[in-house]
Amino acid sequence: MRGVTCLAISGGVGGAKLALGLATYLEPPELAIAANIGDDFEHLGLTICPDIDTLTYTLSGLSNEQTGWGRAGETATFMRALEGLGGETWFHLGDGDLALHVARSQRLRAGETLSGITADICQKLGIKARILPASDDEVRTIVQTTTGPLALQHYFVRDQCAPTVTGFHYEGADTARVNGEILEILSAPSLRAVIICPSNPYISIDPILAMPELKQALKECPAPVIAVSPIVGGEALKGPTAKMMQELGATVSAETVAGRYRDLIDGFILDPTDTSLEPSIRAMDTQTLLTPSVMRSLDDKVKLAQAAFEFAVSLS
Ligand code: FO1
Repeated sequence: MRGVTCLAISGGVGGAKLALGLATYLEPPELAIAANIGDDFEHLGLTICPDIDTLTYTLSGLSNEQTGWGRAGETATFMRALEGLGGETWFHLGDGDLALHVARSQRLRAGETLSGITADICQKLGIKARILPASDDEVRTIVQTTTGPLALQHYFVRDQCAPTVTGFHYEGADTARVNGEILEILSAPSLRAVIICPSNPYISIDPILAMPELKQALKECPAPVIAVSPIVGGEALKGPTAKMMQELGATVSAETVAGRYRDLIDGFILDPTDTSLEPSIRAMDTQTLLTPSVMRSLDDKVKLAQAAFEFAVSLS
């Protein structure tokens, strides 16, 4: 797209924090976000897109800061009434959030594309950055566990990340057509940085990288590609990343994450807690930057966004 200087690759909560920092630091039209769709699922007859919605609510200032997902100030009339009717209530849908799912599901059934609907919703919510679903085709993350395969939301919410993970399968990733706008951006002369956000590598980033055409476009991208570690000091900043790493037999460290991205990235951002990991990551022919990576305040998010963008640009 004309004028996009930064493409962020993001999943839900952790990535959305950096995306907000980037949208605040950059001029909004400069930022595009390739959003994970592997978490999407059909529920109660609705198509629900959690990572797209977390990015949408976060960038529009509507998000529930406590949970990181859904809307702030929600009422639960729908959920209570649904419970009274014996409906499934393990996946919490606030009344305002429900409107988004109903509107989107109706428009998808009418034949609109997910990217077209998402662009329209962003426009209606005053979001200037571009939230780009990785594909308008279906990609679904299946979590393989010792007790059998699970759809992502069943693993993550219904079963509260309890099952032991043995692997992942990204259903549809090998045939899904990459969102053309993302491919356009990756070859646009205006692009100066690609930033893989600190989201869960397995369930938020890999479903995007599992699309061969997108991975190839990243490898051929003339702009530097960097990643921000979602692991600080051997702990995940949010969610089941560390537990998954452990169960897969990998060391729970930022180095493991850098190793997973090594054939894609030019640089990797570590929190100063992990200074000792720098030499082994540089040995992967990856540049490193040490900078505070725990984002609590908006100021933290903007500072990390600025550091990440300037670090990436410095590698070109
Ligand atoms: N996460 C939960 O842990 N419990 C929920 O009830 C829940 C509901 C929910 C509704 C809409 C939405 O966009 C996200 C929601 N999430 C919930 C978070 C969601 O499961 C995760 O954000 C991702 O899918 C994993 O990154």
